Amino acid sequence: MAIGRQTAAAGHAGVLTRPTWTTGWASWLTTVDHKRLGLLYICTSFLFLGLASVEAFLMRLQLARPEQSLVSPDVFNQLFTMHGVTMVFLAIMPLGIGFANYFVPLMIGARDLAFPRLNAFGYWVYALSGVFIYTSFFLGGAPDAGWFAYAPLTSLSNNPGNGIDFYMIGLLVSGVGTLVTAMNLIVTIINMRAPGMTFMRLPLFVWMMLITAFMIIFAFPPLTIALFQVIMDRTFGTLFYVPEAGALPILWQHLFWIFGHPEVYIIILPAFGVISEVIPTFSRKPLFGYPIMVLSGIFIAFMGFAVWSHHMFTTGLGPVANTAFSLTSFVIGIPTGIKIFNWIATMWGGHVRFAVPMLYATAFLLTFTLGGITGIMLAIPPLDAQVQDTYFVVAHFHFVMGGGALLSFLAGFYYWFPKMTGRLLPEGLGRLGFWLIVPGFYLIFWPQHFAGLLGMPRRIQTYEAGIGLDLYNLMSSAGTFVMGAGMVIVIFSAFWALRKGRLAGDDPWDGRTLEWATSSPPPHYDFDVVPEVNDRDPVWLLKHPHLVERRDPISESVDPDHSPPKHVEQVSIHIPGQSWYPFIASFAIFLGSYGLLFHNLLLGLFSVAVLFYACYAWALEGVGGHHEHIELEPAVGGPA
Ligand code: HEM
Ligand SMILES: [Cu+2]
Repeated sequence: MAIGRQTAAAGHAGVLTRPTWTTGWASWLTTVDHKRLGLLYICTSFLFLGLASVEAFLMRLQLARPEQSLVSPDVFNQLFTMHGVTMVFLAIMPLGIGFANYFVPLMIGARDLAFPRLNAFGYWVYALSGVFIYTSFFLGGAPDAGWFAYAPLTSLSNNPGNGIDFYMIGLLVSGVGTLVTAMNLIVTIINMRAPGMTFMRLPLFVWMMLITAFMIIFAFPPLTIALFQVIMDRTFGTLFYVPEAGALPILWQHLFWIFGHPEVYIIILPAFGVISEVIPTFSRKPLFGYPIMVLSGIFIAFMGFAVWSHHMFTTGLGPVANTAFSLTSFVIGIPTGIKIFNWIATMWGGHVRFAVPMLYATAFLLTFTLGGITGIMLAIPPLDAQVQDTYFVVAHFHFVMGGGALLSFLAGFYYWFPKMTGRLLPEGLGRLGFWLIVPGFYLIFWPQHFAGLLGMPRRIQTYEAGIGLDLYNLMSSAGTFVMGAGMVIVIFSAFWALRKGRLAGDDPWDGRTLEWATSSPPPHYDFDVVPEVNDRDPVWLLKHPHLVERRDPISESVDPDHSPPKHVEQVSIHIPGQSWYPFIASFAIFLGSYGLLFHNLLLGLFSVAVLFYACYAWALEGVGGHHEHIELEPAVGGPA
């Protein structure tokens, strides 16, 4: 019957048929496969990670010695702004989304995300908004008001260049991509789980992505409103943030941080998810306290929306508000601490194998905990008043975002690379990279705590010699060479492994979750037969029933509402066709962004027309695709 639908839909006026290329650049432009899109996300975020690292490197070069002038103050402002924006919006957050794209369907036993074309649209909107923001360097200067772009630094009279417009429009557009991807993940996780994959059997990474997706949906709208207001101010002369007209610019800080604090959890929860997959696998023990891990994730998400004013202790909110937000910030430390205890308890008494993913996971535990401790310190208003806007804060958020999220994603990269490519990353180079990246990281950011306590302000282009800052800054800058060398080794070894790496086989780490039950790389339909799930660690249940025996009753109960697996010899899988329209629609938005920025009505109208056409054709292009028939080997027995 599916076949009847596809032919019926073909042939609408002006609608391209759905392409079916499997190789070549056009196959990537039109792909709707969650694995290909996952790879695109991961590669694109690594590209942006590279750009942000170059910016960081330039800043550290400038700060290596006192009173240097390698980059001017104006360029320095652009560098830290672009570095922060890139790391947060274009590198680290999309890296988590990229892993989710690739692995959420595999981990829940689905064949794709719920809306494959929407997924492609989300990716292209993200990638093109990144390109858009970066073209600012050539079109009148990059944004320079910091990654949180406080009003009134962004008003037309204070900042007449194009940079702020690039920031506002770029983030507005990129937020659209993030939102649709979040909705897609939610629908997929709720509706497309394999039989027996109950909520309390979902791998923790999937749980954390579900929670993250909900956070995105609630966190992005306040940012969107704030961005929209500034765009209106700058384009049409409204007065939302113009103090001369009586506006209160503090509104921006509230709206930004109501988004911004949840945003740091949007970055870190996927990282928690990765760690919760890596640690049990390499400790050969089920995750300790699974239900508590889920609940603490949910609790963090709720509390994440109740702490935003801890970024505003020094703005004069008064003692009542400061006390309230200080207390909520302490409270959020509790579920986070619970998670750290549970990871340690998972390792406790396990047969821990320190392969590279596990090395990164361990470094994550230490580094994230240290960053959490300085976070609690900063949640004390009088202490915050002392170190607000100093390098102490820079050290703190790099410990949680660089040492937390980045190290965790490196663990995920080493863990899942063999699944994505079929080849193992070389272990020796992996260890070398690790021993450069982690000590390099500490060399960069540990001394910044002291520089900050001595009073070195953040976002300064240089500092006086002989006031006690020289050594700390030199150490910091030297660290970038060490850590940078490690990152280069990681990237290099990935390229090397693509061609020459040892073949990984389906299950190199003795994995627990469903992605290890299919081939590496997985076929485009993910699984021959949709698997039946009877445990939280379904693949372990088949291989090592003794490892999952000591389970709580939820996992052991049999689902009453479906019959035992049928004996099948042949399956027929519908493979959706590719589509041009996600790319065309996002390209129209990309062009339209320039139209808005340069007040070019013609370009604007043209883009809107193309966008409308793309939506029309998207709706009418039909199901497309084809059916694939797979002969199965005679049924394999259950666990011996
Ligand atoms: C690992 C190598 C990294 C280095 C060497 C580095 C270096 C720097 C430097 C020098 C600054 C400017 C500090 C200032 O003048 O105030 C900065 C700011 C910042 N970094 Fe990083 N960074 C790194 C990684 C990251 C990561 C992984 C993230 C986030 C996910 C990140 C997010 C930020 C943010 C948000 C800012 C603030 C920008 C602003 O002040 O508006 N950085 N970083
Ligand atoms: Cu916060």
